[in-house]
Amino acid sequence: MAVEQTLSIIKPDAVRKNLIGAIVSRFEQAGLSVVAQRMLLLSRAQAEGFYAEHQGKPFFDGLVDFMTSGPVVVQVLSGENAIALNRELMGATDPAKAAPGTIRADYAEAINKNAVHGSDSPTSAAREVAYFFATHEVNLR
Ligand code: RTP
Ligand code: MG
Repeated sequence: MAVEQTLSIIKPDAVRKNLIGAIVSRFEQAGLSVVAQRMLLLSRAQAEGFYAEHQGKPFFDGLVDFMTSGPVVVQVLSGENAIALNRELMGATDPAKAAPGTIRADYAEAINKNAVHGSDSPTSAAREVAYFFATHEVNLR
């Protein structure tokens, strides 16, 4: 398997609940390394652009409201099979359906407040890493 980079976001609900460290620990214990990380308050335009694939869906405006409701932590995770591994650690979109022991099962309260984002494919990962980070920021090690 190849070493990959994936884009992770610790969403406003998890930041509000002081879960940044607990979530980063799960990534590190699973063998993923943080290679870039920043805390920021997303603008509506940034959130809309990031989730552009969902524009027009019934949950889109609520998703943008939520993602701009407080600071998030955006980070690039690196490791073997990082994209799929991160999605496994996150669990299903709806925490009620997420496997026991996953981040969303343990920390998310609802499908629209689900603690973390993770890139869902190599194409998404490349786009999403570049959305937040310059090339020189993701190649420090
Ligand atoms: P994410 O992009 O945030 O990692 O989540 P995901 O891949 O698991 O799910 P996705 O389909 O990309 O949806 C993005 C976010 O929109 C909200 N959502 N609500 N039926 C609904 O009410 C619904 N479907 C999606 C979720 O908060 C999801 O994380
Ligand atoms: Mg998604």
